[in-house]
Amino acid sequence: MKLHWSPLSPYVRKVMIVLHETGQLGDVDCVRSVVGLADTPNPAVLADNPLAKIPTLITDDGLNLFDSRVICEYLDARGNGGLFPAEGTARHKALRWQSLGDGVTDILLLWRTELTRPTGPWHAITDGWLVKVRASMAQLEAEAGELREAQFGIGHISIICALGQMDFRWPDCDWRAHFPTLATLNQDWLVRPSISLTRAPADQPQDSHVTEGNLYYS
Ligand SMILES: N[C@@H](CCC(=O)N[C@@H](CS)C(=O)NCC(=O)O)C(=O)O
Repeated sequence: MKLHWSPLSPYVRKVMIVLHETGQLGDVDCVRSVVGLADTPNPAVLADNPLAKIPTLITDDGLNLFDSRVICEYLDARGNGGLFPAEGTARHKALRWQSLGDGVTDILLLWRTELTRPTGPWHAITDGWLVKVRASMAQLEAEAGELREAQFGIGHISIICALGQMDFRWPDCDWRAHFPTLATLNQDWLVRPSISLTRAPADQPQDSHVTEGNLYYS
């Protein structure tokens, strides 16, 4: 299989965690694919995905799969991983947590793009994002106990990737002081090699950190 990949993409990280967890890392050729919302669509990615987004997976049967939700579910089934509960309440809870984690990641990525807009960010939008991210974090803090009890799966993976993106781009926001139960849980998840080995490289240039107009909690 071929995966359009980047070490910095939180959605690609979801796929990499699933590959680790299901023992399929050796089955995938990771191709470094650079994309950006404000950049010309990458022709190599566009050839495999008309939306020109990563992750995009080409299966051994030549099927081009996107987005991360579809790819993760495909790989989980292929590797008998059990990361997607088959049915019932457990499945809906896992998919709901995936939606919440991915939703926070969606906002964080769009926010960063908004901050690079030459005319400055549209504050009517960023003000709303601040409310939504804070409300999502409060929801996760309230559900941290339930998350700890639930079987590790796609919901946890999506939340971990959202928190990782927050740490990577907003390293000074100090979310741990405001959401301590979630912070402990996030720390405990690091014992899994799939989580610790897929973190975004810490040695990024300083300008990759958002230092203004951001989501400081205090
Ligand atoms: N919902 C998609 C989002 C994928 C996505 O937006 N990926 C970013 C990279 S982190 C991307 O490809 N951005 C380029 C673009 O949107 O043109 C998923 O879960 O895979």
